[in-house]
Amino acid sequence: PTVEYDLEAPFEIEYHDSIGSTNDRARELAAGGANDVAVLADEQTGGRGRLERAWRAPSGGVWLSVVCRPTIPLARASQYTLAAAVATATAAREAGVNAGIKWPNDVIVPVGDDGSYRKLAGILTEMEGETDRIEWLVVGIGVNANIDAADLPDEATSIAEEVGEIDRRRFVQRVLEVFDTYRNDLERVIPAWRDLALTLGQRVRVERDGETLVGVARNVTDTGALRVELEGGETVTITAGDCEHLRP
Ligand code: BTX
Repeated sequence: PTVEYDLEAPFEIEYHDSIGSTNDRARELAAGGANDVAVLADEQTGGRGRLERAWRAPSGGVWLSVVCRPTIPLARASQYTLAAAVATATAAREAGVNAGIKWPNDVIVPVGDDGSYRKLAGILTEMEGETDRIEWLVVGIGVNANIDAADLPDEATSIAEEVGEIDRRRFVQRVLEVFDTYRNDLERVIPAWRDLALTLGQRVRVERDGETLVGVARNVTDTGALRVELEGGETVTITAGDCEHLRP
């Protein structure tokens, strides 16, 4: 292995130099009954984003997927995703990166003060189970760590680009520790998320039922939905999807 991942983390780690997607491997482990296991890779050849999008994952990144089996209803699962965003942004800030969260769970670095940003990390949560009780969750965390910006999409940045190369072992350790703290104390996730959020107060563009809406992001509900005050004054709740930050 390129890096030694013998961590004191609350998750057992399966390490790969190269793999298709850590989420795919984690799903396999989850289907086989695994719990509190994390799959970590230096490189992914078939990294996945949300909504069938591709995720570029060259060597030097932190490509991490965590398997959990919490006894929670489906509606609470988004709190695990938000907890992963909080953990990633926290670890990045501790590494000296000026990172924050764009709703729902992109970790970004602002460029200037007009709402522009570059994407540092993304989260992809997948799950199986019933509405009233999920069976397993795979929380996939992709962080552009020790990667040259030239090897990433234009709108992306990396930790190396922002502050120089980091010790990925320590970084992963922190992400897993902070994630573990919040998943054991779900009440604290939304307040922590709000503290790191760069979306609140921003002019945003969101989609709802295929309709594009523009307004100002005002708050996040207890289940992680975004409250947007539209230009006409009406406030709408967006439960899923994307949001674009617009110039004020
Ligand atoms: P997303 O759908 O929000 O973002 C995907 C979009 O982000 C792409 O369409 C592209 O524009 C842009 N993008 C692609 N690669 C990168 C990158 N390296 N950095 C910044 N922007 C990029 C976000 O999806 C969720 C990504 C989760 C990735 C992790 S890695 C570990 C795990 N395994 C796996 O296959 N996926 C997850």
